[in-house]
Amino acid sequence: MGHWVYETHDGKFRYGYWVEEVLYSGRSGFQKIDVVQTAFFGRMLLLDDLVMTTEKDEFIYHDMISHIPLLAHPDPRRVLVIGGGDGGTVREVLKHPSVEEVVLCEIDGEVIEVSKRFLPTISGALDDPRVTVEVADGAAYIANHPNSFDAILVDSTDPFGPGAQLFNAEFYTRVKEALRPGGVVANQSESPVSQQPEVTETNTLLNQVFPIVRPYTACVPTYPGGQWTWTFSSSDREPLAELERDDHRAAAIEAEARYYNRSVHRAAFALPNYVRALIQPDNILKPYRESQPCR
Ligand code: SPD
Repeated sequence: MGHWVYETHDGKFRYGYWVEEVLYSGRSGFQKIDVVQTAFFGRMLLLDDLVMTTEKDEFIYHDMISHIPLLAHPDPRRVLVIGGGDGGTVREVLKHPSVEEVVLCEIDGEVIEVSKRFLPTISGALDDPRVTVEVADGAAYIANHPNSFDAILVDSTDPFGPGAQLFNAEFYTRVKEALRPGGVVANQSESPVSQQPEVTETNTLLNQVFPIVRPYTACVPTYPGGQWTWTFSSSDREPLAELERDDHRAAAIEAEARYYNRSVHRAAFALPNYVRALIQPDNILKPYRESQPCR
């Protein structure tokens, strides 16, 4: 006997999933953790009742947060993933032959353990010898690791609960300091449909820290709003320059990816006008909030 589970957005709309079986339900020191077997999206991980990943559509999110920044760097060797305890981002990072070490810094060790137990197709790479798992606060971790990484991928939860501290200028200043020269950053930066103020605020704070800030988009069906953004940031690299210089690494990733290809890489930075409006330097955050409050 199954039941419906819903992700409710701000009490205004909700997405429903038919659940055939609850595989795990528990509470860590940080949050509620559930893994359910859904009829359509396969196994689904929820944190505090928000969908984090599903077996059916996780490849879109994980390809976009990993391959776009790593292919913008000519030789990424040390990579830090902050958050991302399900392991999907690490799995994609390890597809890059130049990568010697991936540090996964996840604040909630139970997310890692539950993912290893119930989401093996997503978490399987966490046992790779190139992976170092740090169960730690990402903000504290990077403060202690200046000049250490070629790429930092911030695979956070939404900007509330344990993930809230990963959405401020001080955090991104530490991220910048943790990069080696020429390093690149990508962070998940929320939905331009359902989280418009967060898209604006994230873009604004990244612009306070990095000279190059380039949001990009794709659709993730199980995230509220559907259309999602990530943001590429760097002190000195444009996200398409390396691809245009030599695309043989991108071609190799494309050959085995389910979502990523070189056309997607280029097109992801073509922003619809309503997304452009959200990230204008002098944007209309205040009038927007007055006219269409999101929360
Ligand atoms: N609203 C969902 C945002 C989730 C972002 N992180 C997903 C983690 C997948 N590795």
